Order: sequence, then structure tokens, then C-alpha cells
Amino acid sequence: MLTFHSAATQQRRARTELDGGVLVTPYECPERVDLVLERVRRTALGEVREPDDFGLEPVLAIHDRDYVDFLAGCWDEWQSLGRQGEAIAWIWPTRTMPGDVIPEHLDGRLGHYALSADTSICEGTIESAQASKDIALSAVRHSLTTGEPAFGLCRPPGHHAATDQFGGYCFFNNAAIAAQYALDHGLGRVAVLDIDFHHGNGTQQIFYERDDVLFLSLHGDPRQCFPYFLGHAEETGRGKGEGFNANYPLPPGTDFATWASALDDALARIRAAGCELLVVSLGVDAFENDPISEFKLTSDDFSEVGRRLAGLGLPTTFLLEGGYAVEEIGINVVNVLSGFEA
Ligand code: SP5
Ligand code: ZN
Repeated sequence: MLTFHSAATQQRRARTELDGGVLVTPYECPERVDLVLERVRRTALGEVREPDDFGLEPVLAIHDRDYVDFLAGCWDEWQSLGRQGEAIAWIWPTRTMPGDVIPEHLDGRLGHYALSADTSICEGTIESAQASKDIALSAVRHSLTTGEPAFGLCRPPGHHAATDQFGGYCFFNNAAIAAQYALDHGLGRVAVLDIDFHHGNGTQQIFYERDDVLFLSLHGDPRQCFPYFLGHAEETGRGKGEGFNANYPLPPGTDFATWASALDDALARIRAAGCELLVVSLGVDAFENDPISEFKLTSDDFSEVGRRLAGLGLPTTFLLEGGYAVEEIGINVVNVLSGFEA
């Protein structure tokens, strides 16, 4: 299987993440890319290619112009204010302060465009986000033109990014951008299957009222897990999108047997919906030793995940989402990809 990778994904080297009341070194670190790439090479998964530059048009098919402009300018604006640390949102519109007027001050705009305080904006952020979406687009174009699977070694991840909000370590929604690209190049319906431990709130929000993208997500129950405010089983889509959103919230501690029966249900729905392409939001933070997640999948289980996905027989584009700083991130990602090809 072809892998798309770019060193530009590592330009973002954030120093701060608000976690448990302290600023820690972010879990979503550039070394993740090295670990996955090393495993791709060591297992001889296939050729590793550089992405092409697709420009901003496919980004603007998903994200609002003002949001993209905000991301592009934020770090320079933050520095021109003479700030010491990285840009982290600290005040938001809330139920009692709706925030109908977008503030002018950068602190206010940060709150408008952020959905969580775990994600700073720092030097290199927009450059890495751009490389990440180009990787996703190069991978999906390969799947579309050849029918072959492809792996996009995306960083930063994308599935928490909404039409005009960043957070959960995500800026551009790579999977949504890739799915839209496929639709804009002739496909009628695409499935986005999100197996990251966390609910893909951004992807859900983007496609919630549409029937050309079937979105399915297996994740830690938002009653207990980030992002807390979306991802319940009752969220099934709206308007013509009714029936095209499927959430499988699962309790902390879930093991592979329970997780895999949700997966099989999701796969049956993809089959029934007549999808022509599968985009997999491939987070491997459902792993038993992931430092921020609470499922119990083993490295061997990830191989079985790949085998089951292959059973759909669809052109498939895998895009990296979460999975944190443990040696096994590379093993687990490549186990899915190798299992798919077995
Ligand atoms: C792409 C992705 O997986 N994003 C996840 C973002 C989650 N951010 C909040 C993490 C909270 C971590 N708290 C864990 C404490 C363990 N010491
Ligand atoms: Zn995750």
C-alpha cells in the first residue's frame, strides 16, 4: 500500500497543552510521525511518496473562509501582541453569553474559533495543517484513480475540526476534505468510518445534514470522554441527512469483543448504504496502553480490524488521526494496514 508523508507535518512543535490544570508537553507530538514512518519502512508496506499541493480550494469546500484566515494569521498576531507562550483559548461563548458578535480582539477570536483548550496555536501550525490536508488529498486521489488503498500519514489530525473551529489537536478536517474531494470528482456517496477513540465531532458536524456522506464513529461515550458535548447514539442526522450519521458510544474499559461487534454493525450499514469509497479516520488511541484513552484493544486486534475493513471490498483511504506517544503507535497503525492487505 502506498503511504503519503511529508516532513512539513513536523513543523508544528507545540510546547503546551492544558491537561489536568497544568501545561504539559502535548501528547500530539511530531515524533508520532517518525514512529509510524519507521514502521511503514520496516515492514515494507510499500512506497512512500510526497504529497502534491492542492491549494486552498478543497479546504474552502469544507471550512469557512474567515476560519482559514484566522488560522493562517493567528500566530503572527499573537506574537505582535508580545505574548510569551503559545496561543491558547481561555474564554468562550457559553449558554449564558451566546457571542453573536465575533470579537475583534485576538483573545476573543481565539475563543470563537476554538472548541477546547487542549490545543495551542504556535509556529508551524498552519504549515503542518496544510501539509496534512495535502497528504489526505493525495491519498484519496490515489484511491479514486487506481481503486487501490492508500495511507495518508496526516499530522496534525483532523476529525475534531468543525466548519469553523479547531481543537482536540485538529485544525483542518482531513477526512472531510478528502471525502468532499471524492464527491467533487464524481462519486455519489462516501463513507467516513472513524475508529479513533474520540468521537469525530467535526466530521459529524460538517456532514450532519447531508446524505452523500455516511459518517460512523466508534468512540468513548461522551458522558465520560472528550469531546463530551457530541457523539451520543441519538444523533442520527438531520433533514436529508437523517439516517446518515451513526454513533457507537462505548464505555471506558471496552475490550475488542464489544468494540468489534459495533464495528461489524457499522460495516453492515456501510454496505447497505451503497457507498463507493471508504475513508477511515484511523486513530489508534483505542489501544490498551494509550496514555489518554480508555479502551482495551491490543496490537493484534488492530490487524483484525484491517481484515474486517477489507471485507467491504471498497476503495479505501486511511488517514491518521490520534494515537499517542507510545512505541506501539507505529505497530498498531501498520497492523491495520497490513491486516487490510492480507
Ligand atoms: C485526535 C485526537 O485523538 N484528539 C484527542 C484530543 C483529546 N484532548 C484532551 C485530552 C485529555 C487528556 N487527559 C488525560 C489525562 C491523562 N493523564
Ligand atoms: Zn483520539
